[in-house]
This record gives sequence, structure tokens and C-alpha cells, in this order.
Amino acid sequence: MASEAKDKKKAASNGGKSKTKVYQNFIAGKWCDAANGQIVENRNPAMWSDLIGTFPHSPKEDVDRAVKSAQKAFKTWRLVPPPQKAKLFFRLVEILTERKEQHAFDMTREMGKPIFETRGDVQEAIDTAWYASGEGYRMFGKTVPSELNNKFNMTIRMPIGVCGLISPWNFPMAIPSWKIIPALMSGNTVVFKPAEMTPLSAHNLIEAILDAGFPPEIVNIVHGSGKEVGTHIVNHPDIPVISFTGSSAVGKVIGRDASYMLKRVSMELGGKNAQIVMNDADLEHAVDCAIWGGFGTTGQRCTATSRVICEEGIHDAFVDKYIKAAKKLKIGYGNNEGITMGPCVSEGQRKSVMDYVEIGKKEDGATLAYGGKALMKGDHADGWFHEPTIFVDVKPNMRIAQEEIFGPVVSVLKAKNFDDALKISNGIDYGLSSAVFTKNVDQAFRSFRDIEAGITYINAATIGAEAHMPFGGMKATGNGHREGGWEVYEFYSETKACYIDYSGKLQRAQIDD
Ligand code: UN1
Repeated sequence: MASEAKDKKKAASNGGKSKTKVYQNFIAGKWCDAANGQIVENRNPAMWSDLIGTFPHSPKEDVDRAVKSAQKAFKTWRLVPPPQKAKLFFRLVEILTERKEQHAFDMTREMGKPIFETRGDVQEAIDTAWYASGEGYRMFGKTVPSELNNKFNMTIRMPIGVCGLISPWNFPMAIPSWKIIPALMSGNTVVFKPAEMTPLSAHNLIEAILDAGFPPEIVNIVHGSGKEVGTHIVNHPDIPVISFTGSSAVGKVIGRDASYMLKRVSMELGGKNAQIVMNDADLEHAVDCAIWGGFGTTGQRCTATSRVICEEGIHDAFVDKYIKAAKKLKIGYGNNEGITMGPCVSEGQRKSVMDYVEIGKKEDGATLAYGGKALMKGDHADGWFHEPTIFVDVKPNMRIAQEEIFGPVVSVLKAKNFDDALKISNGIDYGLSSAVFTKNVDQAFRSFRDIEAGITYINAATIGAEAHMPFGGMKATGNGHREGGWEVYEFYSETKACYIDYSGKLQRAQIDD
């Protein structure tokens, strides 16, 4: 692998042996160490003693170098006809498909979700590249009739420049692909900072992009902290476009700073998604979906089902079956056979889950119905495991019903009827995903109309958005932009209004006939 530095001198502590893989940044068309030579370790959250490799811990000078190169590369990349770009994305589809199993294995090893989930994560990147290869043959503008004779109006789409892309650890290849692929397809160049906890999947994606034959200078990856590398990207005067996925707290700062500099900024932030279960719902199906939505990815999705709102008549039966189903989850290292739920991504993340369980236990009236403990013994002793946890008798204003937990904790609430369920579902700051289980078509359509969320599913879990559909949320979940599908191409391109007057004389709009 070209990217693994031959010099093993900097290998981090692994008992004095020098087998540790040393990964690098990719800046200005070359793999390179951080300018200050600093490195950080990447470890397996299911087996903390498993050291995966080391990655650069870059200073902001590395961002400066990446931006300079990306600016230069933009001058030529913007002129490459989109159908030619499309062919490169088609090659990327082939390469990622060939490497899917290895990339999934690597991803499970570095962030913990089971291999069947990480295969899906890689597939989401493949789907995103498929979509881009088609989009390259469209990139439509519009023709619009002019109000004057002998005049022609149209709009075209223009690339913008260098895009600063900052991604989270829970979808380590899918979310970077949602950003990098449409940014490049639209003719921009990229400076990419992946999450510190999942640098290997980001590295794998960049390597696949380079192997597909894209001009190397159009994409840069700078590993490092949010505080130094991320902040510098957001505030860099030569990066006009910022896309960030992460917490609402960080998003507010990024939004403030980037907007002040008049940048185009897209933010995908938190969620507190509810699954509503009406009395007429198919109970088994609703339980299956609440297990997948609540405990898939160990609850570490922005789209995770964090609340289940049951109509009174189905509540007790639902809770009974939900607990029985949660007991069947097999918790462990996700590259092992039969595992259905992995660890939390880090010690800090598990600590935050444990804190929320304590908060839930103290909330007046809430009952811990299942789980509630960190798993620290036997096969679980070397990782950041936590039991799937279910609270019942939860009231809408409790902290566990309001705040994003980002872990395997689900609150079950009771609703008197459909209107009450909608009110509870909407009674939060966030608005990303939502689900309603009902056989009543009127309620299904009212859900689309009345739920304050960017995504509403009928009879399907709150997780599992498809890459060619718009993805994003309302309220505190973001600032109105969408990733995925056709909408993201609006974000990564400017619209230019073009007029051609072929009358040969002065024609004044709004004045002459
Ligand atoms: C996220 O949780 O940040 O819809 C993204 C889903 C996935 C993407 C989740 N396709 O659950």
C-alpha cells in the first residue's frame, strides 16, 4: 500500500514490536506525515488491546497546504465535462464493490458495529457513487422563456471551489461519501477531515478514489482534531463551502463562524426520533423495527429510535415483546459470527450512556424495565459494551425523552390517541426521522403532513434512509440543507442565470414590450 509509510520508527507502543501500521495524510497529491510528525493510535472499541494503526495528528499548517493545492486543482477540474467525471465514479463503484468485504471488516474493527451493518455502510458509499455516475450525464440547468422577443434565458450549474468536509464516526464511509462524491461530481475540490475515531475507513475511501483514476490533487485528507484541523477548515478564507455532520453544540459554533464569513454551510446535527405504535399496528413488525431502530449501531445513529410512543391499547403487549426481543440481542465483537450488537465507540461514549441511565433512574416516575448496565466481564472486559436498555413510564418532558443519548437506550411513552402521539413526537427540539405504525391510511397521510421531521416512515424503522433520497432534518437537526439524492447537488453548485439577446438592439426588461 502506497500510503503505509515505510519508516516504522514512529510506530506507536505495541510492546516494542514494530508491526503497527502507520497511515498518512494525503495532501497536494502525495501521502505524507503530519507537518509536526505527531501521531495518534486507532484502537478497536470491542478489544481495546487491539491496536489497528497510527494516524497523523496534524497541525493547521497541513490544512493550509491542502487548501493551496485544492485551489490550484480546481482551475482544471472545474472544466472537465461532467460525463467524463461520471466515468470515474463508475470505476469507483467497481473498486468499492471489489473491496467491500475488507472495508467492512476494517470498519467493524475500528468502530464496532457488526459486519452486516458495516457492509451496508460501504454499500451506501457505492450507491452514492452510482448515483453520481448517473448525475454526471444530467447536471441539468433550465431553459426559461424570456419576457422579450429574440432573447433566450437559461440557468447553468457552476462549481464553487474548495469544499471543507467534516464527518462523524458512526457512518465512517457512507457519510464521507455523501459529502466528497457530490462535491467532486459538481466540479469542486475537497479538503476532508474525518472523525478521529474512524480514520481507517476514511483512508480506505480516499485510496479507492485515487485508484479509480481521479486527478490526485482534487482530494486531500487531513487527519487531526476538530479543535485544530476542523476549526481551521471552518475559518479558512479560501474554503467557501463547509459541510459538517456531528453534534448540535459544535454545529452552532460552525454555523455562526462559517455564516459570518458568508460561506455556504450544510449541517446535519442531532436527533431524538420517535416510533409511534398505534393500536391497529402489526405488533411483531413494530417490535422488530423498534429493536433495529433502537439498538442497531448500538443506538449511535442520528436517526436512532430513541423514543417509542405507544397508543394505550397496545402499550403493555408492546413492552412485553420488546423486552423479550432485546434479551435476544447478541452483544460482542462485530466481526465474530452471530453478533447483533457491538460496543459503544469509546469509553467516553459509554460513560455518557451510563450517565443517562442514572439520570433516567432518578427521573420521577420512569422505570428501568430492561438492561441499564455496562458489560465489563468475560468476553466484554476489553471493550466499551453496554446492555440494550429500555425505560418505561417515561413522560414527554423528562431528560431521557428530550436529549439525544447516542447509545442503546430507548424510552417508551404512552399516548392517549393519535393526536396525543403526534404532540409528543413533535415536542422536542430536533426533527430528523420519525416512524408511524398504523393500518389507517388517514393517519399515515396526516403523519406526512404533521410530523416535524425531515424523514417520516410508515410501517418501517426510523433508521435506514436510502442514499438517493434527500436526508436531513428540521428544527435543531440542521440548517435546512439536505444530503443525498438530487438535493445535495444544489448545495454543491451555484446557479448562474444566463441571457442571450439576439435582437441586435437595446431591449429593456420590464420597460420595452
Ligand atoms: C446518521 O445516523 O448519522 O438512515 C446517518 C440511516 C442511515 C444513515 C444514518 N442510512 O439510518
